[in-house]
Amino acid sequence: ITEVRRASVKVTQEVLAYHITAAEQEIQALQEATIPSAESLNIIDFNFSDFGLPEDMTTQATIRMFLDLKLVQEFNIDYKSLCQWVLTVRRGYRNNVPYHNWSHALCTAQSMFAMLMSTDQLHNIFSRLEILALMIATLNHDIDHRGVNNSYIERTKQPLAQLYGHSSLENHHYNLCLFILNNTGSQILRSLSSEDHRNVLHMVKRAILATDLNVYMQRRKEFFSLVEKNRMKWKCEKQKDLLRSMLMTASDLSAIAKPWPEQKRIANLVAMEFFAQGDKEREEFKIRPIDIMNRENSTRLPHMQVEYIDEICYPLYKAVSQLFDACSPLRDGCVKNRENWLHFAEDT
Ligand code: 5BB
Ligand code: ZN
Repeated sequence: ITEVRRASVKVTQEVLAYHITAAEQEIQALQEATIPSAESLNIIDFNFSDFGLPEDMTTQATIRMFLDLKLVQEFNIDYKSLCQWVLTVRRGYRNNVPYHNWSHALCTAQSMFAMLMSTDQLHNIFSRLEILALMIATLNHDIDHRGVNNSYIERTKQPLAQLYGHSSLENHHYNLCLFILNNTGSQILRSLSSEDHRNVLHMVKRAILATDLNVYMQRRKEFFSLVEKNRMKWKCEKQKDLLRSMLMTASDLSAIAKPWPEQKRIANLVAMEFFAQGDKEREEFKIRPIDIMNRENSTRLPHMQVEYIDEICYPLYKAVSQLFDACSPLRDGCVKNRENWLHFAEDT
């Protein structure tokens, strides 16, 4: 295992060095750009979409979130390092992956930002360090995703699967995130005390690992029961960790709450990615892919989205909205999309 680990670390560093060296001109351009306001970028809105947003505006929007959350000032983040960090994270995503690409990362971060900006409640619950950790985690949570799920990676017995044993992808996302934070030129946490630094990394790791859907399904029971019984205690670190995890998933899945045309567009990207994995499975393992990845089932997409909303998304947005009324647009958007998908599910 140590040999595999060493090999993987080496590959990671090589990939990273390549990603970083190419960025110098871009860094300067971003550093010198006038960053548009949150209002003009529409990033305070739960209905935000990055569709048609020019690529350089996506990194500017990210910088705007850090500025408006006062993270740059508070943690004395070197502005050039922040620019290089954002550009490096963006380059860490693969643009040949239909859904799990930079656009998804940006939208996940934006949803977290919109939740944080929607209510004072969250600022009273979380420390500044926790908010910093959540923003770093959302931006990095799917970095270097290959468009296939853990089950696929674990069955192909790639080094990536042997390395971690479980949540292979999410461990890889965190590992890359850590590499970028440690890399010369993008060390945005450099001004933190060693204790704060350790603390942020610990929270970032837990937040990224929480985006494994299996982990969410395990942990949500406790969250729902605490919310139901009105027993959340924000002084309890364990409960705050649980809330951070749930907010990570709420941000991660927020496409389901977007206006209908956007939800339809994203669902098609997800389907494209699932079907591509199904095709590979048919070819490589000579197996019949599971239903959601089987192209032959593409007419069942509306049915699948209704199930997905009922079983995975709605319960979460309902609980989050129960705690934070300002987040109810997410729950309401989810309900509207259920009606839309149901309409098509009945048609076929
Ligand atoms: C989700 C859990 N999975 C293990 C089995 C299938 N289900 S599902 O039945 O709720 C389902 C979800 C079925 C089809 C789906 O999409 C068809 C296009 C979805 C779905 N998932 N739809 C979406 O719009 C989105 Br967004 C998602 C989330 C996809 C990312 C999940 C990453 C998990 C990696 C293991
Ligand atoms: Zn994600």
